[in-house]
Amino acid sequence: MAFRSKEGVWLAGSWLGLCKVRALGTSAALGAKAVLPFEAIPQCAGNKWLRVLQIWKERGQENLHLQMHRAFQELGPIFRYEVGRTQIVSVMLPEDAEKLHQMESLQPWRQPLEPWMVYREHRGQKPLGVFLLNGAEWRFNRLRLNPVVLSGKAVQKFIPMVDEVARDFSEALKKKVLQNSRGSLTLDAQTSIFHYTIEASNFALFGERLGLFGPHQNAGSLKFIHALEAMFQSTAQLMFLPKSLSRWMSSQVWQEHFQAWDYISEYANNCIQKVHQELARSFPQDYSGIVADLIFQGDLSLDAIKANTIELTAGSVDTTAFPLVMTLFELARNPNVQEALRQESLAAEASISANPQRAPSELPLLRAALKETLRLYPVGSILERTTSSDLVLQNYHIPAGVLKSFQVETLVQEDVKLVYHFVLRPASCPLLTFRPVN
Ligand code: 1CA
Repeated sequence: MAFRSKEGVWLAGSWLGLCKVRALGTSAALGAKAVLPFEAIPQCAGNKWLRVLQIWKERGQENLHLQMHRAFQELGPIFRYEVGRTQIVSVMLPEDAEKLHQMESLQPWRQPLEPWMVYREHRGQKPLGVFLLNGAEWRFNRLRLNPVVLSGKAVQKFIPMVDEVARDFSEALKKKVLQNSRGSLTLDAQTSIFHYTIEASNFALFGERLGLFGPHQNAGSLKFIHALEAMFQSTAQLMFLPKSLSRWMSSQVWQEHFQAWDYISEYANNCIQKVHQELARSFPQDYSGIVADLIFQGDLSLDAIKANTIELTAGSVDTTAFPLVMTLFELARNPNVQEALRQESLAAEASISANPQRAPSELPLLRAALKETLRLYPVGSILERTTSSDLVLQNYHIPAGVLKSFQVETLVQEDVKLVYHFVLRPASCPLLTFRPVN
């Protein structure tokens, strides 16, 4: 967990805070440990502007997560560092995360992600969606998205759609396995899995099947995958560079960033437009996806629905595909766990076929396996907040500011290296072999 603030805010808060803390310290009972000032927090070695230069030279910071890990080992459970004008304090202990959560107001604040904001400003894309909003506007949008996107009731509505896509995906894979004369299929499963997550997301969001498991390569979806990849990679390159500097030093990267977002926005807007036009003609009797529900609900303007849907469309692909790739890899190198999961799903098969909504509650081991993947390979490496009032952490003063019917194998036994491209992703995808279970 990291939180950050612009230098100015930190210094002011820190200076004022210091006087208060000292006063408290002297009046406190003798036994209590005096709270140490912000400046006493262990700091990472290195110059803040050299760090910016390094990010620029190395085209991002692929090993950010490893550097963070090392810093925690060397400096302890709390440390601070600066990148350019941004001051960051990182904590890792559950007790500190809990403290931060407890002090959080109804409107938690995150640092706006500059490259994404700049794109939207330049293209006149207003309003923004929940990921980029803060304050009252964030809360307004979030409260209206919750019942349609996140609530248990909403999830129950779209689970049958995700279930249908999951079944089709495993059928398509089975067909490919059986077509092979050796009776098994070895592949770099990443692209297929991306097709699966795009198909599932598109069905749940827009109520439309794309048919990505068919025999034909789908140029649109491949372009969409590449646009996402380019967008995340350029985000990691630009997010810590001051815009004024990167405009000159990284104009090519800005261009790539804009092109990628242009494609992603156009892709999502086409999908929304179709739903909107169809709803204008006739209203469906049955549930037809998250976006139709948002339009039907009528609590958000069409532009606000668009902004949030672009985020959901872009945000539902890598965040689900990589954990699935890594789960399959871990199951492939832990065959005992794979067998236990298989037994669990065989036992629950009849019940879940009758009612797909039961899947989450009847597959506890599968849930645990997915959670373990997210622990080992977190797609998002940090949770970030800009704090709204002073607090004490580690005694330092912080001023305001599923698969069945085949088994998966792999010859690769070594750990898979992750690289930070704003999302954490495997540096290369291990080959997986799918083999029918006798
Ligand atoms: C935000 C909306 C969007 C795309 C994505 C996909 C990647 C996610 C994004 C979002 C939210 C922030 C995450 C990021 C991966 C790492 C990152 C979770 C869902 C962080 C940053 O259009 O954890 O702290």
